[in-house]
Amino acid sequence: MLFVILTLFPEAIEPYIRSSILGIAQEKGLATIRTVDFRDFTRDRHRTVDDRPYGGGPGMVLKPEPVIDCVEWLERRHGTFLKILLTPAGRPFHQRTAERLVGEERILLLCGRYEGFDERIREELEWEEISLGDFVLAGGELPALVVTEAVVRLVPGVLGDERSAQEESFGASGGLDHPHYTRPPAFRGRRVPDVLLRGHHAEIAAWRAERARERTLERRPDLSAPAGRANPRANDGNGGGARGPLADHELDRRPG
Ligand code: JEW
Repeated sequence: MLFVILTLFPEAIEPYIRSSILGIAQEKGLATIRTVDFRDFTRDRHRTVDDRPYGGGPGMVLKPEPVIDCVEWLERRHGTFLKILLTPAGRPFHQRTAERLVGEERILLLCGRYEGFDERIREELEWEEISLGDFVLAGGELPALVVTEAVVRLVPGVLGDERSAQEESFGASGGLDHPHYTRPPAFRGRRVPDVLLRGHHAEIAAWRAERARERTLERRPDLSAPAGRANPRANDGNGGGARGPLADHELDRRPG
């Protein structure tokens, strides 16, 4: 898979790309992750990427020309990309978003800065607008790294153990993970639960399922399905199941 991250701060994110699982995936030849500084696509003496908003107001807006020229240059060179625009006004990012994106050959991520993007950037190209959550960052760099890491770890062969991508929070169960323990068996008087030491696999599985269930109910009641009943519409990021059928644009609905 090829990921290209369009950013004004490549030097801020390259060390993370090199030193994380993203670097491992690249060494294994399973992913290529590149940054492109779209300031290099400006044509004026001052290499201007932002300007004041028409209509007034605080802050600056990202100009359309350098971004559009940069994307068009990349698509001539590599072919078309699935193009993602990181913004707090996007659709929510979920594990199932990552599961869908891992099927793409080429993904481009646009990291803005300032107060936002000139609307013509949105109009001129087809973007999937993604939000990492309901908080405001200063730019899209951290969200771009988050999306890239969530997708790359799903590429077969990137994790040593293919099970570890599956059997955890938001895996098959759709809820939070159970508690984990490793050695020592007692730490400052806190003992590892006996059931885990006894080695009875069915009992361990039942204990873990119950602890996961308690945790999910306590911390994320929005993820809790009624007992014994599938709840595929829980937390689809689009308001749950109370609004009628899913529209075509609700891309990350679960199968079934
Ligand atoms: C995020 C990209 C680029 C994503 C999540 N846009 C915008 C914007 C900004 C501040 C206030 C209002 C709008 C700053 N900003 C970004 C913020 C992504 C950009 C500029 C972002 N939170 N924040 N989930």
